[in-house]
Amino acid sequence: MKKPRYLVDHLYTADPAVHVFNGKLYIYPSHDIESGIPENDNGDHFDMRDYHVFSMESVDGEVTDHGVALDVKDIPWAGRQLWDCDCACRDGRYFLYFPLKDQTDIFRIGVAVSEKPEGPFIPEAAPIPGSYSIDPCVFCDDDGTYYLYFGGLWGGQLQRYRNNKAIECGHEPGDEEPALPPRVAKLSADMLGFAEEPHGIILLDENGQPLRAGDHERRFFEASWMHKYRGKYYFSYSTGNTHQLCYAVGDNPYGPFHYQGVILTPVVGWTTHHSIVEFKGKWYLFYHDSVPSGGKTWLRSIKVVELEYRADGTIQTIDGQM
Ligand code: FUB
Repeated sequence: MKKPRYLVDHLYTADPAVHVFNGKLYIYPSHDIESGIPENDNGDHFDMRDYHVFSMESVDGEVTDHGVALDVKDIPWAGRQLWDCDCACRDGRYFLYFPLKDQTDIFRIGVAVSEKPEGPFIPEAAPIPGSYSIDPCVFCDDDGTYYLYFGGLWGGQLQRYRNNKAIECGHEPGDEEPALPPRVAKLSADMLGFAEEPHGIILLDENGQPLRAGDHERRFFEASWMHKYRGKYYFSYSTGNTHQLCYAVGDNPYGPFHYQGVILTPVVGWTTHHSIVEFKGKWYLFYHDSVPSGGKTWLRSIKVVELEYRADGTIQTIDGQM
């Protein structure tokens, strides 16, 4: 396996969502900054304020920084913390989905629109109605239907919701109960809202039982990604406090998905986050670690490495310390 490559050295960047638009790779990362806020389980130290978009014509080639694509000061409903975003193209327009706390410190998902993949993106006046939590990932199926996956525990606030409604006191289920599910909703034709109520995604273990909340090595925490390989749907995610990137496979975009294993073992840093994309006949894992900042968990750097499938469709585990 070839060594991973760091992609950006003039900014700290994390949570890379990558897509091929117009024959090029476009990277939509978070832009990490030194906020001076002490580290805590709520993630207050991740106080990011804008997004830059990057592009590459080849995985080994030059990386172009297209500058600021969206700034928190231009988002009418903004409170704080621009976390992991993603982008989709429909009918020649580009839609950037981003999580941001509103003025009451509740994470919602916003959308901003551009005529170009690199932006600048113009934000809608309000967040997507019915949206909550973090880490939007947009997936276009072969039939042209777009789906938004989202959710994240702890600082990502997913434990504050049941059945798409906020509950009085946020909490995780007991260890033996089914884990809190990530969510998915079809997007409306104008790409600015949900076309349906979000559904919970069930991740099943080897016995066909939902992964339990106490199964921290395998249960969903945050960082959803969806890709399709040989007709199967691969849902991948971070296990958060056990720092793995895992995946589960299903037959349709809603699941259920059967747990398969680890894509990436823990990296240097606390968070782990990724995207998987095919480009010029090869598959790649884009991810981040905190090696260049000397291990500061809130100052991360994006990387890429080739991803390999076995003949049976399983993914070869990558060493996060590589
Ligand atoms: O970058 C802030 C948060 O850290 C993301 O939204 C999570 O997925 C984690 O990577």
